[in-house]
Amino acid sequence: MDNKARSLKMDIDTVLNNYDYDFSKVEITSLGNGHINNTYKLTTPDFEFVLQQINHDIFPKTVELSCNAQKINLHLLAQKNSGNYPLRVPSQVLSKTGETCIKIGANYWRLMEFISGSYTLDEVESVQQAALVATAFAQFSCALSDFPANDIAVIIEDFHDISFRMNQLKEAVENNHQDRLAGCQALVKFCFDQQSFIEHVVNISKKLPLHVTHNDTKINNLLFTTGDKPCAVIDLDTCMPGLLMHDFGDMVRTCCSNLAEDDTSTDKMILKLDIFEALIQNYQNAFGDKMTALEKESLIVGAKLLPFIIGTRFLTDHLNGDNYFQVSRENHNLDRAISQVQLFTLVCEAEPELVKLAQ
Ligand code: ADP
Ligand code: GN1
Ligand code: MG
Repeated sequence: MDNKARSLKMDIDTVLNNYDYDFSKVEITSLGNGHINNTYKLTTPDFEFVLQQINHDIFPKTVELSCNAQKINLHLLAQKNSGNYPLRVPSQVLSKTGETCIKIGANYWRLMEFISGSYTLDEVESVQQAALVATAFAQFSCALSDFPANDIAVIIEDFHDISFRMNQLKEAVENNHQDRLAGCQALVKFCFDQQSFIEHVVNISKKLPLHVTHNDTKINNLLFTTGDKPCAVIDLDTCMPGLLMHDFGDMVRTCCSNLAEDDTSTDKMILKLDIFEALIQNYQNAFGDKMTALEKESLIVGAKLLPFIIGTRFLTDHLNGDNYFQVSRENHNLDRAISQVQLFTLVCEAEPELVKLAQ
């Protein structure tokens, strides 16, 4: 064990002392490939848990975040008990003193139920699977449709506000702290040239109703079980009042490209239209008449917006020196930005086709 691993093990042991379970024999492995938190699987002879160190630089409202998750879980469980929510609701384990998250030194941790036998996917492999994914995320939002939005804290202000994100990009360009602007000037210009799209997003957003949305509906925030069936929506960190088009758009972003978010062979990127059709048809069906006509129309705006907004966020982080998203290679955020902007371009080009597939 190197020093880093030893220090992590000591931290985890201290964290686990706060819970009423026997962790004397525990195996710890890393979980998933999220860009923000550090997540571990804990296996004891009797139990499996998820332990997560919440990134408090990105989530300064750390306690509110786990309290939000607790309220949402309780609401979903009530819906499940009334037969209105078919998915599992992984619970947060309360500490000995009844807390949903605990602070050790400067860091915040929480323990959660591990859904046994579950796994995540980074790619949708079939039209049938896409249909199940869309239905699962729609069921999640439908079950939260009567959740009082004012009861949850806004964890990250302006999270999917395109004007705010463009301002952040502008600031990063003006500061050019890392001297990286010359290497991405064309991409920056492309983003600022999308003004008419941005105005369209701003206008339609004002007219859409607020829901409690997930705001990070990438495919690996859905747990699957035997037979590749979705069994639980996870990663509730960004559940906040938002727009359905955001959740739909992030699903499209991560399901409809043939390439991973950070793949550099962008010239080979293809938009999977059959997967898009399955997503939009099943998302709309699962909502039924709970979705307004304008919300239906906005779904394609969301499909363009999410690759664009996340592309600009990756680009901003690249210019700022990779302070936000975890990176594992040089120019990782730039690669992600190039790929997401390419996806945005493909979605825009396919728009007339997408409109037909949505009918
Ligand atoms: P991040 O915010 O870093 O994306 P997530 O909450 O998505 O963290 O968790 C990271 C990974 O841990 C997931 O992709 C999944 O593989 C696994 N995971 C999280 N929660 C559970 C759970 N309740 N049961 C099983 N696996 C889980
Ligand atoms: C981050 O935590 P994770 O990896 O699920 C980010 C999302 C981005 C996503 C891009 C709080 O999600 O907004 O869409 O990376 N989460 C936060 O992969 O910023
Ligand atoms: Mg995640």
